[in-house]
Amino acid sequence: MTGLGKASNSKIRTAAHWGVYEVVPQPVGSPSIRGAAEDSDPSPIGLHMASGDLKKVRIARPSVRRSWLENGPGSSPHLRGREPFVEVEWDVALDLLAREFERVCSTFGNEAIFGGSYGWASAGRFHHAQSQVHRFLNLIGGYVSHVDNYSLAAGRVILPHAVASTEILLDQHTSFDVMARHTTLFVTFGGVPVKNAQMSPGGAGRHRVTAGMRAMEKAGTRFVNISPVCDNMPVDSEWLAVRPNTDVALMLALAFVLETENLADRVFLNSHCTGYGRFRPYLLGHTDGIAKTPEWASAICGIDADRIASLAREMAASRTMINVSWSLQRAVHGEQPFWMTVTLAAMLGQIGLPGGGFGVGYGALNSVGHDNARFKFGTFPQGRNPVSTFIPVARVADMLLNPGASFTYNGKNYSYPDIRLVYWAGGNPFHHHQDLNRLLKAWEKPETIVVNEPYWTSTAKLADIVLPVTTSLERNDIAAAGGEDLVVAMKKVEEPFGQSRNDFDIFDALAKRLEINFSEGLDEDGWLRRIYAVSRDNAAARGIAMPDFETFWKAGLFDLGPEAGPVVMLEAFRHAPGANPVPTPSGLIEIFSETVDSFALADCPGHPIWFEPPEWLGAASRGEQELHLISDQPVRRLHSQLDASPHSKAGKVAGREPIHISPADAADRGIADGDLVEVFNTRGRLISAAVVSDAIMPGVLRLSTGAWFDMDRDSNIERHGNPNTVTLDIPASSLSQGCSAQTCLVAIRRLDSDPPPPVQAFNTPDFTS
Ligand SMILES: Nc1nc2c(c(=O)[nH]1)N[C@H]1C(S)=C(S)[C@@H](COP(=O)(O)OP(=O)(O)OC[C@H]3O[C@@H](n4cnc5c(=O)[nH]c(N)nc54)[C@H](O)[C@@H]3O)O[C@H]1N2
Ligand SMILES: Nc1nc2c(c(=O)[nH]1)N[C@H]1C(S)=C(S)[C@@H](COP(=O)(O)OP(=O)(O)OC[C@H]3O[C@@H](n4cnc5c(=O)[nH]c(N)nc54)[C@H](O)[C@@H]3O)O[C@H]1N2
Ligand SMILES: [Mo]
Repeated sequence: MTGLGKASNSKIRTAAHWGVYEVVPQPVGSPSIRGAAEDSDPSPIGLHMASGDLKKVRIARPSVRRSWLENGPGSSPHLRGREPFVEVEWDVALDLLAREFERVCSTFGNEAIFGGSYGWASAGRFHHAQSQVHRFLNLIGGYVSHVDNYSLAAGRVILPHAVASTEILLDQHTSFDVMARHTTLFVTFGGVPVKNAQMSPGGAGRHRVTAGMRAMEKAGTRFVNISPVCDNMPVDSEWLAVRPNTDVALMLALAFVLETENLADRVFLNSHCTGYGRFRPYLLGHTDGIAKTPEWASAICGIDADRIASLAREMAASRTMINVSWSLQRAVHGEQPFWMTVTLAAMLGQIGLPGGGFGVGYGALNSVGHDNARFKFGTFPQGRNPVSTFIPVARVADMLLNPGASFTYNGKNYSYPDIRLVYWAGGNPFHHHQDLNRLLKAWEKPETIVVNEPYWTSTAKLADIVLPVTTSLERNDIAAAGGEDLVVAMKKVEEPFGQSRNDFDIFDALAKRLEINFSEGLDEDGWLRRIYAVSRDNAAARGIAMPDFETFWKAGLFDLGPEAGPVVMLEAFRHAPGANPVPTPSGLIEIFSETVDSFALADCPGHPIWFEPPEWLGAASRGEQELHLISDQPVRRLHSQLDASPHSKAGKVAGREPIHISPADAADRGIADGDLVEVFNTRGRLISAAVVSDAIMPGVLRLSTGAWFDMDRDSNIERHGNPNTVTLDIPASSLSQGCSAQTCLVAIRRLDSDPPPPVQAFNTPDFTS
């Protein structure tokens, strides 16, 4: 590969989940970065990828926790994160780790290795950390894996029962051009947060969601945003402030009006759906004595009953698209808002018509609503996992704390394995998991924790063996994401920091010590060519002609073109449901699911239903001062990535991740804009800084995710503003076992300690020799 990039006169590009960039290497210092010319709306996040501030938090050398190095696996696990590391040579670290794999596999078997290793890592099909670690662990006999993701677990499990998998649906969301022509009313639960549409996993191409929404606005679409916050829309819209976690009650009341005012499309419900007859008695209150009237819903969700009734009528009278954001299902009973969205859209009878029906996540990613011609891009092959034991991804703390305990998932029973070794590459559980004080306890259980990371994240600091990894600027790769328009040659523009290595080279070196063939004799160049060749064949099969590898690499880009669509979701099903059934047991949209019903789960019965979450503004147990905490995705970074960059830091207030609070709640508590505050509940306490904002409804707080977790282990206070210090680590339900981060009550008050504890999130750990 070396030389190919240099020999070309064309632009040098790189790609990240947040988009495509042009890179100009500098004779001295970091390369300069600008948005790719093709992208008229590049994300500012990428402009700071090579910043010097990020180098200050890089891991330079393989590092081993002192007690682990001196006394072996399992030594003083409570000292993780509290004692110094010893920097060692690569050969020392790799020899130790190879021996540890031999010990764990021969003593406990491969079921004692947790390699789920959830996380977004970086764009690039070859240096994809998950594929790298999973391939390695498969070759040594397998590992305990995970299913689903933090993003969409409840949705991913329920939607196939109701209509089709999220993969199928996300591949065919009605395109923005179709909505501009046909949609007269766009009703969204959770906005269309274009901050989130900066991303697509694998690399966003041209950023198009803002333009797509504005084109709809220009064409006359009216927007209603049902959300606890109002700054999540790129167009003018009516804001209906909804209490968090209560959307299902509101949706039921909309359905009640459709049913009782004879506005429901009975023809469509008969021809394309099954089970409405089982749902209707619940809706009308025949089964539980509670009619789901607008007045009933208003008392729960906080929206005026008359407006609920009139909105239902407007929805029936318009070509209406209903959108639901993924955040709604990252909550206890998160299955229900997704199932109820499908039910409501089915009652309107516009599914499969241009501009009508439903969307699950317009705004969640750049690709949603922009379906470029799809073909399967090549990947780094992971091989087969001989171990079948798995966990639903967000049950990691449960697994570590309760080996042998049983759990249910999608109607079946399983039990948790007894984990001795945890390997994480490409994720940051001490950002992404809920109730991090609980995870800290669970983290003391394994005997060995290994982390591959470019940066000294909280997770790296809490490991036993830390192996320094390159960033995508320090290696060659190819970016390609489903539904996106640009395939990018990601060219190496910097030398690896310190002694960092590619994940690939780390696993290859480990594999050699264990006498297995990880690389198949190919290096980076060889693998990129192989992955590209597979992609090119797959593209050809779909009638897309990709150039040969040399031509592609020299050009630096393969452009599928900015035009996408027109796409109408479930159009074929609408025209002929018999010939084009949806992949449910009945081939129809299931408003009542015999399958889900047969699981006999108290927390997820056979049709959509309103459940009170354990923590919400209407909870009887709610403390008078408690508010509902929303922990949404951050504007200035992807999760915890690049939190040390100038762009992310510019969003902090007094060095802390800010918490947004309504003027009324702030005044009640004597909190002024910019004040340091303490946010707490029985699970934990954190320090943040208040931003007093009209964009937040009273009763609600917003603290975005991703501030590097900075727990003071002596006083048990998190100093940087990481919301997972206080979130709830219980499953969405016994159906999906999904993450329920958005179900969370907290109290907030001005911080009284003076001086405030300084932020240490970006300090590197202590080292000893
Ligand atoms: N409270 C709350 N919590 C949440 C959410 C929420 O809404 N609220 N959202 C959840 C969701 S949807 C998600 S998807 C998760 C995201 O959680 P994660 O995906 O774990 O978060 P990232 O910060 O993207 O972590 C990726 C890590 O990989 C590292 N990395 C990057 N490139 C490489 C590489 O090439 N090799 C290796 N070895 N490492 C690399 C990065 O430095 C970073 O530390 O968070 C979840 N957590
Ligand atoms: N910039 C940036 N973009 C990202 C990410 C990132 O970290 N940074 N992460 C990516 C990932 S992994 C994912 S999964 C997607 C997630 O995409 P989403 O899940 O859609 O993202 P959120 O920002 O958590 O929430 C979207 C909106 O829902 C609102 N909301 C929260 N709770 C409720 C509720 O109970 N009812 C209603 N009606 N609204 C509610 C929030 O206030 C917010 O405005 O985003 C992706 N995009
Ligand atoms: Mo996610």
